[in-house]
Amino acid sequence: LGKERTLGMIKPDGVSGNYAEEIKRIIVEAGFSIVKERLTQLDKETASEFYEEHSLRSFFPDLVSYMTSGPVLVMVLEKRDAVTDWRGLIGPTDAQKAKISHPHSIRAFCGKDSQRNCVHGSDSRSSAEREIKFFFKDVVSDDIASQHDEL
Ligand code: YYY
Ligand code: MG
Repeated sequence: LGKERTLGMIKPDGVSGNYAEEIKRIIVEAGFSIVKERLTQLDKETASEFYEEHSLRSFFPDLVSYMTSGPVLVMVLEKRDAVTDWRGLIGPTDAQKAKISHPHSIRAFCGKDSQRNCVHGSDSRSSAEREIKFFFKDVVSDDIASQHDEL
């Protein structure tokens, strides 16, 4: 009752740095259910569409190459106030700033800077709806090991 869903993602640096298990432990500890999860490799087109709101920003080309540099783990997270609470748990965009202002946040824990910040979270309920559909509408052919676990 009163539960909400948001999209969480462990970005390429988080997956390749072997942070996924610890991040999932933090997520569950904070009271979220991991409703769905899928490991996938984004291609240029998919990463560009996911971040299309930033397509005119100077950092966009670097962002797309970072996001396609290795697999990402996308997750549907559920709890009351999931959108706000997940944004709070991940901390500010710039991981360097997070280490100072939000030392217990996930980005402080495993992020590097304002680009390689380890995790993503939807910024509003409408973004969450769009982003969950974006990754979980149907099974796509590039799934690694066909992972789309229902936990
Ligand atoms: O929602 P959030 O991820 O915290 O930040 P956004 O401002 O939406 O930017 C999305 C994404 O773009 C960010 O996670 C890293 C990248 N980025 C960047 O590479 N350099 C910046 N100066 C700002 C954002
Ligand atoms: Mg954002």
